[in-house]
Amino acid sequence: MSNSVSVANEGGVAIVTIDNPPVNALSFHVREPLMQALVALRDDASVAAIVIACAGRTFVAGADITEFGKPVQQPDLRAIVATLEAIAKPTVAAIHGTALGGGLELALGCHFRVADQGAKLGLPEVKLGLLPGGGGTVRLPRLVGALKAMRMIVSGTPIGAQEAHGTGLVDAVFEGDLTTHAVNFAREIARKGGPFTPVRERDESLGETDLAAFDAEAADLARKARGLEAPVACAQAVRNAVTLPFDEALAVERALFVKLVASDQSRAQRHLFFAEREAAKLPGKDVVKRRISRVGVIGAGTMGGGIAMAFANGGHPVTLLETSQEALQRGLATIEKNYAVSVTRGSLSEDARQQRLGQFKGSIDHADLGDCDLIIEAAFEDMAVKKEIFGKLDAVAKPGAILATNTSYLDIDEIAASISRPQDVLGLHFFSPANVMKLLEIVRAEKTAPDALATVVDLARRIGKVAVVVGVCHGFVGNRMLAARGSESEALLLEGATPSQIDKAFTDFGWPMGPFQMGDLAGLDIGWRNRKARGLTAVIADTLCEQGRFGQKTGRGFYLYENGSRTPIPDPEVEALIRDKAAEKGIAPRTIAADEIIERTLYPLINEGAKILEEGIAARASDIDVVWVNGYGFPIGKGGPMFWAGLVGAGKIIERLEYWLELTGKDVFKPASLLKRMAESGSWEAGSTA
Ligand code: T1G
Repeated sequence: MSNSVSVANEGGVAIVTIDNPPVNALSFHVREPLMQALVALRDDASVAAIVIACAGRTFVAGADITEFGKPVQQPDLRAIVATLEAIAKPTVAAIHGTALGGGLELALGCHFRVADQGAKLGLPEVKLGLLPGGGGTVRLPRLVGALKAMRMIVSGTPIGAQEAHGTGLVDAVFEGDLTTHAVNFAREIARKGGPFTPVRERDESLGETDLAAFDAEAADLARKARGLEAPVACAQAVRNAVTLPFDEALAVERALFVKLVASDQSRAQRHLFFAEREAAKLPGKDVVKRRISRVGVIGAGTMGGGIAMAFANGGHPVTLLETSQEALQRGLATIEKNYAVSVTRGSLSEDARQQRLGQFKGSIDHADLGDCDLIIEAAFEDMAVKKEIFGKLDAVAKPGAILATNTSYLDIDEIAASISRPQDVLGLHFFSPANVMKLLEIVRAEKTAPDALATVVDLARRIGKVAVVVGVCHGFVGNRMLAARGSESEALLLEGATPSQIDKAFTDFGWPMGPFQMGDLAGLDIGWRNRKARGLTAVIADTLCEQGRFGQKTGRGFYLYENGSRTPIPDPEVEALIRDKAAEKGIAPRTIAADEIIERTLYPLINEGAKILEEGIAARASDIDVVWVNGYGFPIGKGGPMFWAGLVGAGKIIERLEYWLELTGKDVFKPASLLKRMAESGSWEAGSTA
C-alpha cells in the first residue's frame, strides 16, 4: 500500500487505515491509494466486510483545503464515495476525534458508522464559504432528516457521538478500543447477512419533511447570512435532497460547489482559516513555555470580570482582586449572574456553573497574588494607576510570574520600565465582553522574554481565544485602525449624512452594525474620555456626551433606545444638532452616497494597516485580517481589510485616497508607501517583488 493508507485483515474483516497527520485530510496522496484499496477489497472474495479507520488523533477532518483552487487530481472524493457505496459487502466507518466535511462524507459512503463516545461529526464547509461537495447535502438528510441536516450544514456546527447516535447518523457508540469494536460490529453484520442498504437508498424519512417549515427556516437563515452565498446554497442543496432524485440533487450540489469554490467569498474565508493558525506561530525556534495554573486578575469590573471568566472557563483557578470588599462582591455577583444566565439559556449545565464558580477566590490584598503564575491588571486606563499596580506586583509576584496589562492604548514599554522585571511584562488586550469575544491582542513589549510570549500565545489557544501578537503603539493594531476608520465620521455627518445612512452603508457592506450603533453599544463616554485625555475633540459626539447621551446605557446616544430596548431609533434631535453644528461651520449639507462613506472610512482603515505593517507593529497582513474579523466583525466574506484591499485593488484605493487628500488635506488619506508597493507587487510582504 502506501504510507498514507494501509490494509490489514482480521479474520476476513479488512481494516483500511488512513494515516495522514495531523488531521488525516483527504489529500491526493491519500485518495489514490484509498481508491486502490477499496477496489481490491471489493473484489477480494476472502473479505467479508470492510472497516475504514484513521491513525492519529482524529478520523478524516475533511478534504485538503490547500488543494482548493488547484486542478483536481482524480480520484476525487465523489469518485471514492461512489465506489465505496457500490460495494455489496458491509462497510463500516470507525470514527474518533472529528469526522468533518469530506471525512463525514466518506463515512456516509459506508453502510454503517460507529463512533468513539468522544467523537464529533459535522459538515463545516459553510465556514469556508463552501457547501459539502462530496454528497453530504444529499446523504445526511437521508439519515437525520432534512431540517436537522440543514441546521447542521448551514451552521457548520458539529454534533457529539451520542446526539449522532440518537439521530441515526451513527449506528453504535463505543468506549475503549474503537477499531476492535468496529471489526466485531462488521463481523456480526456480515454474519447476519445482507442486503446492506447504501445511504443513497435510505430516503424513507425524506417524505415526512415539512417543506413549508423548512423553507421558512431557510429564509430566516438567508437573512442572517448578511450577503454570504454559501449558507443559502447549503439550504438549497439540502432542499434538493427532498425534492429531486438522488443523482439530480448530487449534480446540483456539484455545480453549486464548483461555483462557490471559485468565489471571492470562499477564497476570503479559506484565507481566514489559515490566517488564524498562522497568527499563532512565532518566529524563531520553539522555546520551553512557563507553566500557568493560577491566574490573578486585578479589577473586577466589566473587563476584569470577563477576563476572570475567560480563564475560569478554560479550567484555571482565578484570584480576583479589587480595592474594596464592596467592589469585589459586586464583581463576583456579576460573574455569578452571567453564569446563571448561561444556565437559563441552556448553554451551560448547572454542574459546569458550580465547577466554574469554584475556580474563583476573591481578595483585596495584593499579597494574595503571590501564588499566581500569570497576573493581568484590568484597572482604570491611567498610566499612573498602572505603574502603581505594577510596582506592587513587582514586590509580591513570584519569580517567573507573567505580569500582563489589559490596557487598550497605553505604552507597555513605559510600564515595563517602571519595575525590576520587564522581561515578564506584556499586554493581553481582551475585547469586551472578554469572556465572549474571541480576539486577544498579545502585545509584545521591547523587553518581553520569548518564553513569556510563547507561553501566553499557547495559553490563549487553550482558553479558546484567537491570538494575534502585536507591537507597542497607541491602540496597537485594532484600536489604532479603528481611529483611522472613524476619522471621517463626524465630517460625513456635518456634510449631510445621517448616522442611519452611515450605519446602513456599513451593514450593507456586511458589518454586523455601523460605527454609530457600535458607539452607542460600547458607550460614547469611553471615546469622550480618551479624546479629552489626548486633547482631541469631536463636536457631535462631545456635545452628545455633555448632554449625558452615552448611548444604550442612558437610553440615548446617536439614537434613541425605548424602554431598555437595544433597537436604535433615529432621533430628530440628534439630526437637528448635526445640522446646527454644520451651519455654525458654514457647511452646506449634501446627499452622500454609500460608496463615498465606504471610501472615506474603509480606505483609511486599510491605509493605517499598511502603516502598521511598515512599522512592524503587525508581522503579517493576514494578522491584521484576523484582528478585524475576530475583534470588530469585519465581514468574513471579504476576508479582512487587507485581503479585501487585494480584491478592490491597491491602485484604486491609492487613487481615491489621493482624491480625498487633495480635498481635505487629512493625513489619514496620505497613501502609505507599502500600499504603493502593494499596488506594484500585488503583495503586502514588505519589499516583495511580484
Ligand atoms: N486541510 C488542510 N489542512 C488542514 C485541514 C484541512 N481540512 N484541517 C486542519 N488543517 C491543518 C491546519 O491548517 C493546521 O496546520 C493543522 O492542520 C492543525 O489544525 C469536499 C469541501 C480538525 C478541528 O473545515 O476544523 O471537506 O498550522 O491547528 O485546533 O465536502 O483543524 O499545523 O501547519 O486547526 O486541533 C472541511 C478544518 C474541509 C475542518 C483540528 N473540514 N479543520 O483543530 O488543529 S472542506 C474542515 C479544523 C471539505 C468536502 C469539503 C481543525 C480541526 P498547521 P488546527 P486543531
